[in-house]
Amino acid sequence: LGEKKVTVVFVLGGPGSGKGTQCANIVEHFGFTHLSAGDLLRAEIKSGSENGAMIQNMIKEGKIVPSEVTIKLLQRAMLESDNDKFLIDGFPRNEENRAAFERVTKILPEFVLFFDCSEEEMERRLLNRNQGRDDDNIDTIRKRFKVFVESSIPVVEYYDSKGKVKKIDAAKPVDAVFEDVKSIFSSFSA
Ligand code: UP5
Ligand code: MG
Repeated sequence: LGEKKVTVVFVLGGPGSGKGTQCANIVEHFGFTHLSAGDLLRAEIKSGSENGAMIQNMIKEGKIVPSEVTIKLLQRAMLESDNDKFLIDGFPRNEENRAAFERVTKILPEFVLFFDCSEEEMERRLLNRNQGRDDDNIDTIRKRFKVFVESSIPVVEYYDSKGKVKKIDAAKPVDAVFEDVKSIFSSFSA
């Protein structure tokens, strides 16, 4: 990113834990720009990029797209933005994502917001979402849960060992979760 100095908060949590929902609230109240890695990848499929078919297959299988692809999209979005405060939602998803992002961008997150929710509740939310996502079917949902536990939880544990994780009970109703999110961001910007 060269000269541009940025503040980054990673927003992590299982599939359907409410990352996107809460990021929209944070944007409104705290002036961050929301970058959902999944949304950027889905936009890349739609744009007809040469990587589109590969990305589509990985998402359908709940697999993690190679870091270089995702990091390029995130970097481009940060460069194109006038803002200097970003919520990076749904990334990094594995240790390799995390290390590559640090190496390539030299950015370390201010903190990591972690939305903790049971699989039972997340499954219910995803099956009710009805936004036509290719990966919101029970087969893919189970694969996403498995990848989350095996690959993404270790990233949360890594940041926890650095004292950077702010864990939120994401099983509560949207407004109650946002109350907890607000208290974290209020003390951060103060
Ligand atoms: N909802 C939200 N909060 C609620 C609450 N408190 N109570 C009741 N309902 C609540 O919410 C999901 C649904 O639940 C919505 O209907 C919402 O209204 C309701 P949402 O806010 O969308 O949850 P979110 O955590 O964002 O769920 P999402 O499905 O987006 O999470 P994933 O992590 O699975 O999806 P993502 O888009 O990040 O990634 C998709 C795929 O892309 C991955 O599986 C992977 O294949 C690929 N990917 C990569 O390879 N690399 C990346 O870096 C990122 C993605
Ligand atoms: Mg999302």
